[in-house]
Amino acid sequence: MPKALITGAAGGVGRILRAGLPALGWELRGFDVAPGEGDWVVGDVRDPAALDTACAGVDAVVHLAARSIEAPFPDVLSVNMDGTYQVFEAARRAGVRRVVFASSNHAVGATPRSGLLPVDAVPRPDGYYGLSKVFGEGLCSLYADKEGMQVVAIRIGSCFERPTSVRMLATWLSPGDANRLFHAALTAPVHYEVVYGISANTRGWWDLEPARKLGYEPQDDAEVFAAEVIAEYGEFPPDHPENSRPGGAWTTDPLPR
Ligand code: 15L
Repeated sequence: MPKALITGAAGGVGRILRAGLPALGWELRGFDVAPGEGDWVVGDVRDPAALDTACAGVDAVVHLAARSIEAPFPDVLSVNMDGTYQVFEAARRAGVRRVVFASSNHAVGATPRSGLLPVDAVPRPDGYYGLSKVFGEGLCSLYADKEGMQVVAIRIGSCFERPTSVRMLATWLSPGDANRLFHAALTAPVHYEVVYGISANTRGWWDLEPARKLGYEPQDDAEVFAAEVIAEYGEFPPDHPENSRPGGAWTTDPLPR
């Protein structure tokens, strides 16, 4: 059984993958500042020694650990940017060839909607958090090209049990589809790929073809929640950021300082 290290294993997406990847054939090791059960290393992504312990003997790294919401620049610089660099360096030292990076829609969150959003959209972060994901994608391509790693950056939409806003009717990535997508990213023959991570949402407008080419077959659709979500929040006009930019309300929030 191949073994994958999950950084940020105690977080929301980490919990979802820990629940689903074993059934898809993965043995897992968790890495987090918080303690966890089973094969687990407690540590910080900015600590090379802890990462060396965590990377020993694994076949792949799924790098989720991050400040997962908008934050002042020094925070994302430290945890997200330096932390991601440290993870790639530790993977390189350990001879781990496959890294799957949890990028985010917020790397291109401020892109105005015009047809299907392609994966080669130029970087257009909607905040410092999104900027750190642009940087992370840069590390992905760099370590693929210079270190011969096989790397997939998944621009995750909204990975939660269920959609909790009108925007998420387009951006939702269900737990089941998250596991299918990460499994595809862990196993497909790749050099470096960027894909969007959403379910087969009726309202989705981000190109899922690159993910499908990796073998991802989404099975869920946020539309089953549409009636209850719209009853709670109402609809937004098409030119509202919730509908017109990947990052939704993040695009209008002031930069935090
Ligand atoms: C993300 O990248 C965040 O980590 C998460 O908290 C959600 O806000 C998600 O994007 C989203 O855009 O819904």
